[in-house]
Amino acid sequence: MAFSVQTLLDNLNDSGNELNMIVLDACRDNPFGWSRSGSRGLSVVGRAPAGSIIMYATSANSTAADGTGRNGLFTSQLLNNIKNQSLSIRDVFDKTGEDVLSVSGGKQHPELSLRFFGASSAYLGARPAPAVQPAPVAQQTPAPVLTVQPAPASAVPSGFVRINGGTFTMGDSASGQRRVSVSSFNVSRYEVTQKEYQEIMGVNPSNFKGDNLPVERVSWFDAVEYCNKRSRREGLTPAYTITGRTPTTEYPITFATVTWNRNADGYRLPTEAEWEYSCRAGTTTAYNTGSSISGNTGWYKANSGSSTKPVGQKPANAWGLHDMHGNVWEWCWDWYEAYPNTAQTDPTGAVSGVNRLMRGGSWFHSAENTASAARNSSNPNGRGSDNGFCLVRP
Ligand SMILES: [Ca+2]
Repeated sequence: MAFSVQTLLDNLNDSGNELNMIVLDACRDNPFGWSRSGSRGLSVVGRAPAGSIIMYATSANSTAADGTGRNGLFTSQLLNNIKNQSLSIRDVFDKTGEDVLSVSGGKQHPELSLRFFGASSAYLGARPAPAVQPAPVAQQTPAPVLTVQPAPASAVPSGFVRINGGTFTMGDSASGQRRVSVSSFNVSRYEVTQKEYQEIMGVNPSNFKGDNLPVERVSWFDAVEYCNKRSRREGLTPAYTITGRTPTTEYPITFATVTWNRNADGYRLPTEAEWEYSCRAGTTTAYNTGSSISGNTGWYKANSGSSTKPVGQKPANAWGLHDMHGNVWEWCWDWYEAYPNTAQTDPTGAVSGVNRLMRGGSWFHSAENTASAARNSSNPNGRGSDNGFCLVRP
């Protein structure tokens, strides 16, 4: 039986539903070849109404695999993911696309047309209950129940510390100093751990293994991708747009153009200025514990035993942040460049460059390299066992 998808959409549009989801599991290599002479197969629906999600099992001009069971490959994967109530609607479709692409050996590329902008924070059925407010179970309602749970904009995310904006003297006598003002932001209390990284990325590249050790051997591209994936997982707007990437679909990314959407509410790396402001926590000395290093200041070459340490073992700085001195270097957003001499507000570094900044020193480096103003940089594709990152949320 054939019918017009557009007619269906128009009817749904008139019905006033909050969300219409349509899944088209069909080949798109011209099922109407006898009557059409133009492009092959089902075309993209032209008038998808606001509040609709349309997923095509395969991209234009290609066929959909039949699979081995009762359902085609696409439908099988979709049904698997729909059962997972921890996935948002957006995640269900994203994961189905990734699964179909993977199982088909890269031959079948599903496409997603999204005109419902709450899909990352909406769930089919009841989401697993949050601690204090169980979600209602809607077994008798035939239509999918939307559970939209946006976080209050003013809330400090779990595991983060609110940093109030201010002005400080950035740098030291070696690198030059200038007055820098930064706006308020939230920063993670610890370096990103291997457990946190594994949960989002599905891999753990670290040399020293342990759930509560900082993740290391992560490139700058890995860190950026982690930020975006975690943002999508939690219904936030990803901070970064990644284009021109190599390889085109697989991981890890070895080259890409990355732009930062400063209005996004998702996870991101600190700027170099935000990192130093956070590390100093109001201090003006070489270390946030004073003018010389002490055993309680951080993990560096002389006290680390030649490995990373679980995050948070050394005392926090005055603003509640751990491991700002040592353990692993922390990637920052900025391209490396010599400092300008003039005062700046919310600087973001050079427009382009070769290396990205790292801050804070590591288990492998001397005490001086862990100082509040010490700088290091690496190619964004570089990865070392002394090299991790922390997170910022607006
Ligand atoms: Ca560190």
